[in-house]
Amino acid sequence: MVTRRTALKSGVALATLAAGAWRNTARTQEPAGGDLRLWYRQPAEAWTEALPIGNGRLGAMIFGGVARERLQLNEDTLYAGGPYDPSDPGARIALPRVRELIAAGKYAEAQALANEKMMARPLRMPSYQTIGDLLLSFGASGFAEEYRRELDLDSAVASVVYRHDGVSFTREVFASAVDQVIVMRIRASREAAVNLRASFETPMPGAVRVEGDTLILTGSNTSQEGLPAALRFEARVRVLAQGGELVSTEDALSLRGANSALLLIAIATNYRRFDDVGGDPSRTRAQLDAAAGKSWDQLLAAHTAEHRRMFRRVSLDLGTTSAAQRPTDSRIRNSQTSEDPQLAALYFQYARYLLISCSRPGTQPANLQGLWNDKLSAPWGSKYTININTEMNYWPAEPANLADCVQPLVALVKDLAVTGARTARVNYGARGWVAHHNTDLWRATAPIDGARWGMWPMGGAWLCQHLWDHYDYGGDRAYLADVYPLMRGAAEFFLDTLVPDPSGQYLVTSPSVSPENEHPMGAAICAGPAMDRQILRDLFAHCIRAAEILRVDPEFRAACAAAGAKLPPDRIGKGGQLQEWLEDWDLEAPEPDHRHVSHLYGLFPSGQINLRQTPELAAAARRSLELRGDLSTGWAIAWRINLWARLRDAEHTHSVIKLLLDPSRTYPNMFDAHPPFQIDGNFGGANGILEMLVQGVGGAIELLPALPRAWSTGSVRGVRARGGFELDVSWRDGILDRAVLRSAAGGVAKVRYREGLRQVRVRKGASTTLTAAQFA
Ligand code: FUC
Repeated sequence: MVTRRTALKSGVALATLAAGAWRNTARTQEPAGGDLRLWYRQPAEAWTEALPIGNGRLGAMIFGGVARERLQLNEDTLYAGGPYDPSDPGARIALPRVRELIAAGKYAEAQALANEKMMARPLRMPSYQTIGDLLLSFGASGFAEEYRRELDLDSAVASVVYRHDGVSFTREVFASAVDQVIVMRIRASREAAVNLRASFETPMPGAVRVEGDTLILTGSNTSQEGLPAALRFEARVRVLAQGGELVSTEDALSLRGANSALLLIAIATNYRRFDDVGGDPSRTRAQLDAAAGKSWDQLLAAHTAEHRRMFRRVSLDLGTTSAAQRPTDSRIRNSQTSEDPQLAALYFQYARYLLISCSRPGTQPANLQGLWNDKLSAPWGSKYTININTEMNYWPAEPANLADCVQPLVALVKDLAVTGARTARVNYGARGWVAHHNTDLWRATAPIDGARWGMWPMGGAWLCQHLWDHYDYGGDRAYLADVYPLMRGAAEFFLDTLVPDPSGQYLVTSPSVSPENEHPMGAAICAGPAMDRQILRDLFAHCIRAAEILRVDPEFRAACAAAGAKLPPDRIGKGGQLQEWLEDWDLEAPEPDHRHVSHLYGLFPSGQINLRQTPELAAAARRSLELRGDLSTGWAIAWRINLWARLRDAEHTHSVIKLLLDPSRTYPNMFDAHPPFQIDGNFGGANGILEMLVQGVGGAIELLPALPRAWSTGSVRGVRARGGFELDVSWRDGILDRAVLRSAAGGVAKVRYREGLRQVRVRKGASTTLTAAQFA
């Protein structure tokens, strides 16, 4: 074994280290607006106890052990496989027969034929993969005193402090979007007390080497579903220290007797785009060189400033009880028996922290686990499930003032419009583009897994709602012009593929499914389920509106209007419920408590169905919700919170929030349990909390529509509303105290509070204040 030793003189800065790097700084300043920390009295054992950090692209789960630290690492472009095209001309040949069988009521036969002929090749998508772990062994026993592990949402820094053998140790770590590195600092209260051995452990094919002060893991992704492995990655860790001695072996770096240590971690793959893997993972070297030229203070200051630029736009106060004094895991354990309104506020802000950490301009969008995955084959591949999950990830983005985080989703849709045009042409002989119920890093768009899940052509159309919302909240006309062709392409696919229903009166999708729910005719495949019609009503309406604003495409507008008018209306079934399918099948469906509530899309996230304009349909949606029941898994509960909030049933909505915070659905690190972990519930739940305080439905901003008794006094600052408004709302003893509306561009808002409706003019760059008395 080759061993090299480098003495690191105390007080002499390393060549790569800027002067001042080791100045001890005071702790990150106190967060604004309540205690925004997750904290624990013990290290993480399970992955769902570890704390996530991320810069949108690089992610790490921090375990905080005393004898050993584990940083489980991710880079958001490391998926299995390589570029591929799953479309299949056989699908188009079978299409007319599948439609005929559906029209003839032979659903099981239709589904069998679709399974045989219409599915993607390969049938499944490759998974998102971990880089592996960076392990730091401290050569100490695991026993510590005064141990505390925390994640400060306001500074986006995770830290561990403890005393060991009379020495106080502090570890702080963050993932910098500014410098594209993960940075960790380790300090001790006594000189020469920092010892560590850094090594890698990975389930991926890879090799470790040492170059000077840098530990390097190079590796590749794996082949899955018959797709050859096309990605290479490189992870570099540079160990910089004040004092002590750096000892390197072939596959590890050891630091002995240092006063403090700074670790810089850079990771990259050769992924460039869904059809281009020509990147160079060794750019990590330059990233480390650049970061090593800055001090800890500089790196930290740039990181916190960038994080706070987004994070501090919104504050939420739902009241505090003594329960908030306890460690986070204990609060979750007690969430069913103690009143802890601040836990809901923390859940909301944690979701905002997570979105900032896993979806930033230029990165991949938030996948099923956001950015954080420790497996080679993750649950559901940790990819993009677009029949609810990816959309739910972005529900809070616009209203919770994180519109910048939507950019990766817009970029994904741009890719899908390319790959989905191929699937539209090859599988359906249609114009435009289509995406089914999942996509991945390679932007595959054909139906996967099996017809009962995958044979659903609406994924791309649903994503287009987010394109429109981004305009509707922000009002940026140039952006609208940029994304309008994507919306038009999504609509063109349906102009070409909608077919007459058996009555000949209406146009319907066929084949399709009501996401993942089987109907009583022995299959899931069907024609014209409620969700498809509701999504299409929104898509056509938004296309028409966008084309009007941009003054383009009159013929296309007319075609959208004509097709939209022929979509079957929502129907109320014999149980008083909103029909999930064209036929009144709901009461006989084999899984009455199914987790998906797809037919309620019209109530939320869409506002087509609402209490004021369509009260009968809203009552039917309520009946459907009651029939489904509230008990479900993470994201399905989160959807129900938003739906109950739209029905303005405050106490009931609050009871469903309690279900979400139950330890069976919220892990100790506050990750949502599906189970296992799936991040959509975090985002959907956060949006539900906001929906209780501010809603935008039917062209009006509604204040405190579902305020529960448990949150009787509080405030929210910085919420965004459609039409370019931002508002602060405060309330006392269950009654509106005041609402302040701002508008960068100026505008007229309709604002509702209880039964009162006010038309309010907000001057450009100015604000307008409203009180409860003005709504009397
Ligand atoms: C859909 C859901 C599952 C899971 C998966 C990722 O298939 O029905 O519950 O959330 O997506």
